[in-house]
Amino acid sequence: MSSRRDFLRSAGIASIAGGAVAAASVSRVAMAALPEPVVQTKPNTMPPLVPNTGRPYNPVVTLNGWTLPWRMNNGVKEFHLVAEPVVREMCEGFKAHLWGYNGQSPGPTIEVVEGDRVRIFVTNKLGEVTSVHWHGQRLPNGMDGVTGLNQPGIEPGKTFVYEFVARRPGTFMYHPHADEMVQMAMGMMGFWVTHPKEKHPLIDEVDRDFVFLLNSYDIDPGAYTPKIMTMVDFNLWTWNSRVFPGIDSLNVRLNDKVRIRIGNLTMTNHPIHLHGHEFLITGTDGGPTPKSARWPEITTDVAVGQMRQIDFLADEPGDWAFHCHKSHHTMNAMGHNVPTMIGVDHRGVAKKITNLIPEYMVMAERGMHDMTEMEMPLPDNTAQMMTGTGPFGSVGMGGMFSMLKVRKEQKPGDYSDPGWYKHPPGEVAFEWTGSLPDPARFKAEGKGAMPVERMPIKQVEVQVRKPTGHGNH
Ligand SMILES: [Cu+2]
Repeated sequence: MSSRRDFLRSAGIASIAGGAVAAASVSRVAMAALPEPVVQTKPNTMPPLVPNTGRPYNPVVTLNGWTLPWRMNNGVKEFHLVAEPVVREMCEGFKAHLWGYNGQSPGPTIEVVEGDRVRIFVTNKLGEVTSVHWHGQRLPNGMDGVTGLNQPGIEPGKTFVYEFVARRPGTFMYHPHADEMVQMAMGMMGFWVTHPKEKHPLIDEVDRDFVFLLNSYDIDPGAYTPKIMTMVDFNLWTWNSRVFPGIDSLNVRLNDKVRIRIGNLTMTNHPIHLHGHEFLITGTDGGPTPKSARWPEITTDVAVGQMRQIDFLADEPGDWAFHCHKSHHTMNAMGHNVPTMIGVDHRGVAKKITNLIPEYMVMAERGMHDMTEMEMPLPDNTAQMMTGTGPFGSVGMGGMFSMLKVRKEQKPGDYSDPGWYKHPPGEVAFEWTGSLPDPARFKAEGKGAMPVERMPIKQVEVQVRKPTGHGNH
């Protein structure tokens, strides 16, 4: 994680590579009246942006992201978003050419306080029209951002101004409402948090408040640009346009009250699952959830276009997996469209093919975990299918996977990675080295409770191949 100084240093750099499609058409004089756009080029999780003007609040931390600084102008909070092409590192060794805001996809998080008057300048440096829809906000109809319906599209090179009062506290998102299929598939989206202006009966104060967006991309191995026509069959399932092991862990202090806010701008639902703890869903897009409607969960399904806010007490030390429970979503490109070879004895076939193609490799006869450890040549600029090395070897994950790291020693306000958990003696699963008894037949095995009269059926004998003897994965 970079220091706050790095963050401030990055402020004020106007544009990054590939950005300036039509920048020249915004005149310098016109730009001088605007807050200067702040750009962030690193994919690291930035420390919370503690407010130094306006009403105070406990700021959020954006996973692999950052919060957009503002300036106060006669009591109005002014922000400047620049829609532009960006290069986003999704994990080490894999960069994607996306569209985003202020140097990154997703764009920076916008944080305000209930009752704030907010003015947002949006400059379009893309090659086509765009607009910004403030998903979930109460606002005047003409500020809602639907191109053609509420406003004309923002032409390339033009800057539009949105202004409204952040009327209700909660968790929101922003994204284009112009050529959405293309612009959202290219990564244009961001998070918005409105903090309550005073103690709120349904919004508890927390020690850590994390936010991130679920997004997805279809980028062929070796390619850089998402395929924008893909409807559901994406191959990169991302949190804030990052894939595991490129997603930072959520580092907290033992007994911290933790909040995580998750927004879904993919084209499918994601059951988000936390290990070791139970949480309450304390808020949705509609606002804080009434206390009588909360119940404990360990998985919550976040549907398309939805937001879920979960609260819990981090009272179990350790490194706890935190991931989407759709197992195809914890894999990167190349984990898809591969024939199932489990149990297929293709040793003979493989030998024949190896004579013709020496590099031919037998894939996944015993399962696919082996592939996490094999040194398979990949095209340049490709995320490993499933990878990440933990203290006990390969984690064998990709995509929407991270960890909640709970530590007694973590200082308040410290979000840095404490490294791997050191397990107390006797608290790690271990190998049984004694003898194994033969399996006994289930005692009640016999006639079913509801026998059915049938024509005699020819029994097919099925052989079960047990892979003992050649590996124990
Ligand atoms: Cu998922």
